[in-house]
Parts: sequence; structure tokens; C-alpha cells
Amino acid sequence: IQEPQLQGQDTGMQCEDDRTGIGVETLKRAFLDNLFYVQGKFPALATKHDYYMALAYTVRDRLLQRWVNTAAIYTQQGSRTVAYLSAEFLMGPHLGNNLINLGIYNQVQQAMTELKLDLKELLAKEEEPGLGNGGLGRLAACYLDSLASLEIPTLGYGIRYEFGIFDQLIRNGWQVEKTDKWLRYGNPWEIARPEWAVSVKFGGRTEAHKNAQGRYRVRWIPHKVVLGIPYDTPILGYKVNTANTLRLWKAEAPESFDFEAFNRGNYYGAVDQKVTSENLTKVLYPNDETYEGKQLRLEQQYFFVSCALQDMLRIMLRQKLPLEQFHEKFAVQLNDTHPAIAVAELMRLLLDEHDMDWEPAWEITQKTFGYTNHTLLPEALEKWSLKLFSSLLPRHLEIIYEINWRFLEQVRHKFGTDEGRIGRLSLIDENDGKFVRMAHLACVGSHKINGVAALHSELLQKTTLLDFYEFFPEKFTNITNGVTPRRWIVLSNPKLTNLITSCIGDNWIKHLEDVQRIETYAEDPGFQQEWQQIKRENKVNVAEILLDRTGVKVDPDSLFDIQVKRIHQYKRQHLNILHAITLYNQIKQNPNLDITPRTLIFAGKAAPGYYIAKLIIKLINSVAEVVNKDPDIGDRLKVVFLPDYNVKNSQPIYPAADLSEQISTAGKEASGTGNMKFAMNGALTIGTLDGTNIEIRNAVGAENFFLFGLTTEDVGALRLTGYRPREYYKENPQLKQAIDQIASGYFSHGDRSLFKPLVDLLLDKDPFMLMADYQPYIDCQQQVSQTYRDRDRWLQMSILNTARMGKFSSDRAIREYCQQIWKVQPVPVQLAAEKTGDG
Ligand code: HBZ
Repeated sequence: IQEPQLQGQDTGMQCEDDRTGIGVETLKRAFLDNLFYVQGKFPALATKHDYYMALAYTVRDRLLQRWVNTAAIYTQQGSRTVAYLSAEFLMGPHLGNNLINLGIYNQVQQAMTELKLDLKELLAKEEEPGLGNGGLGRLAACYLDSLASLEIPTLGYGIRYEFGIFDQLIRNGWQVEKTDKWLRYGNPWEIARPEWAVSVKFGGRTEAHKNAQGRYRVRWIPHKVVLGIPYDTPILGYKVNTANTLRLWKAEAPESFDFEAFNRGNYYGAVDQKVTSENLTKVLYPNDETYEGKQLRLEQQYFFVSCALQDMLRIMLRQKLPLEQFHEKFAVQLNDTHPAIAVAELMRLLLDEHDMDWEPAWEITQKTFGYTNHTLLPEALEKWSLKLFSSLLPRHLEIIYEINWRFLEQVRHKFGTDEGRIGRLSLIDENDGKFVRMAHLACVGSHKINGVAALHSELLQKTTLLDFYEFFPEKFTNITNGVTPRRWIVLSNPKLTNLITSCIGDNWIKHLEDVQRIETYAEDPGFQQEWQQIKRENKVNVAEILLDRTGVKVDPDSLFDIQVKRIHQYKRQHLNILHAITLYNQIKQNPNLDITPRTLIFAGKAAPGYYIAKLIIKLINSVAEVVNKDPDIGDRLKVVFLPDYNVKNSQPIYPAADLSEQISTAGKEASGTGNMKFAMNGALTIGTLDGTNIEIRNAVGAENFFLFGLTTEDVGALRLTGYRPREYYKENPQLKQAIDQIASGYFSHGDRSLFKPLVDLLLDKDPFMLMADYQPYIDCQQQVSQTYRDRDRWLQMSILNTARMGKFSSDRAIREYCQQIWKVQPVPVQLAAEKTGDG
């Protein structure tokens, strides 16, 4: 261990504090100090993981200074605050992102190099918190980054799942799930705050009583109580001092021992309640876009929502704010319907626990909430059976009945007794059994309802939420999704970042519209050359990863054609694989065919219970096996499935893509956000007119986008006139050959039964219309191959894609939420040192 160096040399200050200084010498000293005093190691005994932890604590110290100051200023000023309620936050690794946002990436890299360590290796040691499934959870993470970067006071509220999204292994081509033990080696980014624990009730019954004024009130006598313990993680903005909080709740038993049971000699019974309470936050449900009516899931939703709202009430009381001002203090956003029970819970807290009357409580509630819808798929809409709901949340059901009764009275008032309409609007679905409709609760209880792309918002108003749109059109709006350029360009693609910054400065990182300024270089040969060189280096990097993880060797000079996202029928990974088979057959039929060499890369998890999605993974791997080892094919076509897609594994992927596959059936993908990450990194998109593809195409120019396929209207019309998928198969020899090969066992060692369910589904029902879109897709891919051969044209298109993606920064999206929905202003944070100038 070196002697502490008292003279800070790097920042010009007299002496840099070991916990806050950012000079290279200070960072080295602080790092070795943390290795010794936090990890209890000296270099000779330290593992890579010890070094990672020491660095994480070094960075955390620098965050804490900003975090504490931010909290102090928010408290002092009683700032209006956004509360983002989400069952998922897919944060990705924290270390790299914090280095970028602190602006100390280069210093830390140098400090590590001087200590003979490789920063990249240490970054790779971080276990990512996989507390989400996909787009929805990752959107929440991008939004927290932008909220902090825009200096908006924010609390993210969610669940601290002990096990996040499963790790995916591929065994014999099949997906195998492995428990994600992300907390195994500790989490240096969180701080537990047991002093702010809250109690959450479940089950039991309600009874009436009179309050001090002799008015009737309701008391809830629960069957069990669970403790919620908050764990806080700082969320630092980019080059600002704002550090907001992500507050995730863990469930614990109120008493770790049931002493009565213990004294009766029932040791196991004594720990039983502890075990069942803690089950609540054990595991993330791994389904995206399908709803499963499981009791534990409803318990999770209610648990974190109740914790969050009680926490907000505690903050109000501490700041001595009257509860009548709840909606002025907090703007609460519901990330889909998973937290929609918040509408009933806030009512319950105000009515039953704070003795408020219905009308003011309801006005506060409606002014508090906004609701973001993320899907039109009917199978994803949450509805809870009355039986389950009433046994778990008896008081909430009473409140929901009352909300519904009053709401339907208003509907009758506006539209008269139109029983059809009333049945469609009711919070209770009585069509086939009785259910509480969570989207309806969210709509009625919110002042704003938004979709996540222009098309999606339009379809919401025309279809899924049409009756609500007719009843309160003023509530509806669109906010097109965005992603953070800090993680998805600066951290993921440092080389491109440097090139852009060397041309136009670094203002674009905070204001992505500025990246437009590289347009002038789109046809500059020198710039194009550098652009191409960077893409190639990024592809070499991914080629190494593929070789390491799958054993497949790919040619970095081939066209990298990439589809990475959850595996879902509507996303149509199987359409992509039909193209792979078609290319394979073309080469086999004409071994000298001069085609543009391609590498098809897939990655993504399937929900463990989604049989067809798992079969699609098996099909991709089966086709890969045949294609990759066929000597006739050589380097002209490779198919690779990269296992265990997550935030960490995805970061090198976007920068290495030539072609981004966004091929969902029109009208099914609410927005998509991977499409944005690819285009920002200079990939061209092949896509349908779905979700944000439409807006990306408008932004980058139709001539810089490969469009194909049915439109939403076409899909609807075709469905109405009677869609016959088998006709396409019969009439198209290439398509027929591909399907027949799958059916005949060509890709499954002669096993004809393996893919039969998939083949039958495509030929008989084809719910996502692959057969209709097949030929247009193949033709469009042919155009892609042609264009790729015109190097200059391709590079120009690639540069223009990056240049014109400014709109898709999550900063723009968050500004729109702030103006249209939350009505909240930035609160800049100054550090004490900056204010006094005395260090
Ligand atoms: O939300 C996705 C949409 O499919 C995608 O189009 C959009 O870009 C993104 C952000 O708005 N939806 C999800 O990711 N949904 C889920 O992950 C999900 C998770 C649990 C559920 C239901 C859906 O119970």
C-alpha cells in the first residue's frame, strides 16, 4: 500500500479527499484503501472480483457525496417529485454507467492501468441486476437515467427480487433455465434502510366503525402482515450532481421467530411464517406479454405499491405537508397495469388510515396518477378473478366497487343506458366468470393515459381503449419511447463516440438532436473510412464473443444481420429463420452463387412456459447446425444463437450490427426500443410499419430504411376476408421447400415430429401472418444484399441513420412526460464545495 499522498495534483485543489477526489493519484489511493478496508485484501491475495468490488466502492463514495446533497436539497425545497412505479427495472451493470455519468471513465482507466489492472476485465465481473423481462423494464431504467440527467426529482419504486430473470443456457439446441443468483457475492450499489420499513396487510376481512365525528369508516382486519424493507440505489445523472433514488422493497416477516410456536417446541413451525413472507419477493415472473393469474404475482404487485405509497406519505408527513397536497408533491406514473392497484390503495390509505372523505380523496387520486400502456395484445391484459382478489384484498374490492359504481353513473349520465357500453367499460368483467380489469382501474384512476409510439397510441384509442377514449378523450396522449444515449452509445460504442465527438464536440451526449451535425460528413470519404473501420472493429469484437460462447467462427466482413429481443411469435424470429433456410437453399441449388455473405445472429429468452417460443429457439439452433457445418456453404452464410441475452451481453451487439431485424406483424409491437439502439449505432433497419419503426423511418428517411410487409390495415382486412396461410405455401416454391424441409426432419436428424406443432400452426392458423409476409420479406432482403455491395451508399445510409436518431433519446421522451403529464421542473443540485469554493 502506498503512502497516502496529501497533495492532490490533478484537480488543482489543495488536497483531494479520498472519498470524493477524481484525480488519477487520488483514485488509485482510494481504490487500494477500499481493497484493504472493505474487501479485506491486499493485491497479492486479491481476485478480480475483489478488485471489481474495490472499484465499485470507490465509485460509490463519489456518488454518495452527490446523493446526500441531492436528498438534502429536495428535502429543503420540498421539491415536486416523480414517483415511477414499475414491477421491473432492468438496470444493467452500474459501474460503467456511473463512470460515464461521473465523467471519470478515462481517469479510472488510467488509474487501473497504472496499477497493472484492466478496467474492461473488472467491468466484466459485475453481475447485472436482471430485475426485468425486456423492453418494459429496460425502458424504466433508461427513464431513470434521463430523469436524473435532466435534474428531475425522482423516486423509482419497485421490487428487490432475490432472483431476477433466469440465466439461459442452450443444451442440445434447447433453452434451459438456471436461477439467477445475482446477490450471491453482495451488491455494492445498494444501501438497506430498515429504519423506513413499512407493514403491508393481506387477506382477512373488513368491519365498519365510527370515527371521532361519528361518520362511518372501514377498518381492515388482515389475516397476515408482511414487512417491506427498502433498499436504495443511487441513480446519477450525466455530468450533473443530481443523484436520484431507486427504492426496491424486500419482504420480510415482522418477527423472525414466532416465539409461541418456538416455545411449544415447534422450531420448524416458528420459522415457517418467515419463510412464507420472504417468498413474496423471491423471484421475478419471467413472462412478458402474457398474463398468468397467480396469487403470488398479485401479492407482489400489491406489496410494492403499498410500500411505495406509504413511503410517499411518510415523506409528506416528515416535510409537514398536508395530505390534501399529495398530488402536488408527487406525480405517480404507473408503468403498465402491474402497479394499477395503487389507485385503490391510495384511496384506502386516504379514507381508512387518514380519515379523509371520498370526494377529496378521489380528486387527489385522479390528479396523482398517470398510466402508460405497453401492449395491445389481449392475452397480456391483466384481470384478477374476484375470488382471488377478494380473499387477498377484501377492502380494495369494496373500494373498486364504489369507484365502479360512481364511474358507471357518470357513463349513464353521458351516454344514457347503453348496457353494451356499460358492460365494456365496467371495472368488473362479467363475460365469463368475474374479474377485476386492471387496465380499466388504471384508466379511471388516472388523469393521463399514454401509449408508447404514435401508431400504438392511435390503435389504443381506436381499439383496446376505444370506450374510454370516447368517455374521456382529453386524458389520452402519446409519448414515443426513447433510450439513453449514455448507455447505448457512449458506454457501448466508445469508438463511435470518439469519432462523433472529434467532429462535433460532446454536446450531443446530452442533446442527441445535435448528432444531426455529422450529416455533413455522410459522403466524406475520410469520415466514411473511419466509420467503416469502427464498425469493423466492433464486428471483430462480436466475432470473438461468438467464437468464445458458441464455438462458431464467423467472418467479420460478412453482413451482420441481427435480431435480439425476447422470443415471441409476434416478433417473428421464425420469419427470419425462413429467410436463412431460403438463402441456404439458394446456395445449395447454385453452389457458385455470388451472394453477399451474411452472418445471422439471434439472441433472446423465451418465457419458460411458452412452448412455441422454446421450439423456435430449437429451430434456430437446428438450422444453425446444418448450415454452419455444410462445406458447400462456407463463409457465405452462418447462423448463430448467442445464449443468455441480457443488458450486459447486449452492449457489444448493437455497435456491431449492419442490419437490424424489426419484423413484427404490423400492429403488434407497441413500440420496440432495440430498433432505436441499433439505428443510433449506425445499423440499417429491415422492418414492418409497426410501433416506432414508422417514426424511425420518418426520421432517417424512407430511402435509408428497408420496408416490407403488410400494414396494420392490411392485417385487419386480410383477417376479415378469411386468411388462408396454406395458399401462400402451395403457390410459392421457395416457401414450400423451406417449410417441407422443416417438416421432413431435414434440420432435426430425420425427426418429423419435432417441429410439427410449429409447421401445423403456420399452415393452418398462422396467427402472425408469416406466410403472407414471406415473399415481400425475401425480396426486401435481396435489396439489402444488393445495397450492401455498394459500400459508399451503405456507409452514407449508416451515417445518416445515426445522424437522424436524435428524437429517440429518452431525454426527449422524459421532457414530454414532464411537460404533458407530470408538470414537474428541474431542481439543480450544487455540491457544498462548488457553492463555497473552498473544497
Ligand atoms: O414494452 C414492451 C413492448 O412489447 C415493446 O413494444 C415496448 O417497446 C416496451 C417499452 O414500452 N412490453 C414489455 O416489455 N412487456 C413486458 O416485459 C411484460 C412483463 C410482464 C408482464 C407483461 C409484460 O406481465
